Amino acid sequence: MFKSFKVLSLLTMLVFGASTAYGSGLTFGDSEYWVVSGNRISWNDAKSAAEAQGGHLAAVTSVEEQRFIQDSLLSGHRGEFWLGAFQSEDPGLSAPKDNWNWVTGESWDYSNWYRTEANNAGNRDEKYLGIWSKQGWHWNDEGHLGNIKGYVVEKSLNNAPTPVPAAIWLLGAGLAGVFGLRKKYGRS
Ligand SMILES: [Ca+2]
Ligand SMILES: [Ca+2]
Repeated sequence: MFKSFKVLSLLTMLVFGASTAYGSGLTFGDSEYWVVSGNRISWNDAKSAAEAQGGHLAAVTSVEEQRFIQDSLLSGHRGEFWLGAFQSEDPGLSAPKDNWNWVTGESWDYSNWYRTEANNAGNRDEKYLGIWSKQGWHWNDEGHLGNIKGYVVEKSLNNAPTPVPAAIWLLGAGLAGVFGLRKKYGRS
């Protein structure tokens, strides 16, 4: 009975979690965007939070999208905000602009680095992408949290949100795994 209660709670959490209203964002093209405040939040925590809200950290793949984000979405904000890009491998000071990827898998054709970025400042491991008011909303490779004020979420309006079906599928796989294991070990 306790197990059923736990499963029910998890399902309830998924359903209500998914319907949390974050829909006060702005629309550009076929996506909706919003800014979430988070003083010194890590890139990984921001990424998870954006996905929990039904979107992903924003992938800025054109000059038009960049202008929308800096002139409309981030208008009135100050500080540095995470975008959805990371460096899969950081060659260090020799090539700080190499090996960048969008979390969406979109190709890395457009970039908007500040004139001195990406720079692995102070030879730090700067492998996540920030957009920073101090640099005129150009991009910065960032590796510490001192300037981070939050993150930018993008959510496609075309596709049905995937987190819920994915979560339920995972839940199903998890339960199947648990029962499978029990069966396996129950026999030995
Ligand atoms: Ca985008
Ligand atoms: Ca940098």
